[in-house]
Amino acid sequence: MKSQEFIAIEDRYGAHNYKPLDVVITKGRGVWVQDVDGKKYMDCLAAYSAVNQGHCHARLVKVMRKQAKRLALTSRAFRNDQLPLLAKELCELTGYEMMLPMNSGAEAVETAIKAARKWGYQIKGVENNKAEIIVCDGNFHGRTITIVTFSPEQQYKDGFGPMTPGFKMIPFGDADALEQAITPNSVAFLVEPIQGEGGVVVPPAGFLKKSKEICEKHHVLFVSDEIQSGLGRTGKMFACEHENVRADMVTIGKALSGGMYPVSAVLASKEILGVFKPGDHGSTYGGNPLACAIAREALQVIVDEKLCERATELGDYLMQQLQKINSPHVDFYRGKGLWIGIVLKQEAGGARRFCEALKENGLLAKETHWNIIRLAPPLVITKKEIDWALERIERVLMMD
Ligand code: IF1
Repeated sequence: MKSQEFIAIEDRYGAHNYKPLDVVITKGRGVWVQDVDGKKYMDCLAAYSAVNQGHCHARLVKVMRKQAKRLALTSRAFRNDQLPLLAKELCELTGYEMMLPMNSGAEAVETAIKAARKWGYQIKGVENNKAEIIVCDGNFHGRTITIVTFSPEQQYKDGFGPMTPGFKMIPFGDADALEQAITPNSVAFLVEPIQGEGGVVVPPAGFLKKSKEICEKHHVLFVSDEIQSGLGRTGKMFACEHENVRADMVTIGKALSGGMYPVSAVLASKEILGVFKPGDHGSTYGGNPLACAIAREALQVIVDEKLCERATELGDYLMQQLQKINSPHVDFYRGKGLWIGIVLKQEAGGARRFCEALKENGLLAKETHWNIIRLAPPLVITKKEIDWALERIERVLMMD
């Protein structure tokens, strides 16, 4: 079947909650993918950083096959022999005391919200049902009803009410606003250290550090959503490390499985995750042995292949080379590590047409908002492959 046939079938039978670029991908390896018509592309989105390790990483495929043949799911009614090892390895790698496994990113964020609220009532002493969580304008944390409650994007919540109470929004990057928003009922500040959907927005230097200090002063949990920014993308295991900030609680997902399977987790201290008692929270698939075996290997690949170091080195190189392109359409570039937003001028006519043109040139990238091209290739990309990409990017940025 040709691309157009697949597209027609999907449009007929699949709900229209997306408007993807019309490329029907059938296989992938490393930074490269191929469509059903046999055309090859470089993937510069990496499934929103879920495939930091590259498509179908040989070690991940091997572990997945091995574990799938052995045991895939027990539910948490019974124990399995992979979850303890993932929990230990993840905590040792990140320095947190405890982890709680889930599947999707949104579930990890929901879990963090539940933990923060219960911590607020049990440890901080907030009056029942009064807990407040502070979030940032421009945020993206997922699609559940509670999470879209505090989305700044009207479309994400329109028609899905009633919403969940207990959230307050401050401008991203404004630590003074955070301090002003805090009340005795505040239990947590939930923040992406670099905003993804927001357009790869790096906050002003010192914002995370200052926010953390304010949180400490007021006994408010600093919760970092590292689902997209974490696990190497920005050049560190956690983007908060750029400001030497250790979050009280962290959510991770996406690259935790290298794209093989939905795996997410919440990391925190015993004091925080200890609020969960048997029956308080759970998930049928969360912590299943297949997920855990894959996640263990996916983490080990990040370490063994020095993906953090690569993101820093190659990200700096990519940024330097991009700055040299003298495009009439570009306002400025921003980002950290291998995560770059090309912010176009208002007159450029939006980023979508540039992403379509990049696709025609064999490079897949996805716009965010209407005027930002986002580049986030798998972290296994080589310098030579970056040069290949730069040639196409320059060509497209120089078009009329
Ligand atoms: C979609 C964006 C990226 C996330 C952070 C939690 C989640 C996400 C920081 C939820 C998910 C996604 C989901 C994807 C598009 C995407 C995205 F543009 F919408 F913001 F990556 F940039 N926290 N991000 O970025 O994780 O439940 O999806 O596993 O199509 O909605 P999830």
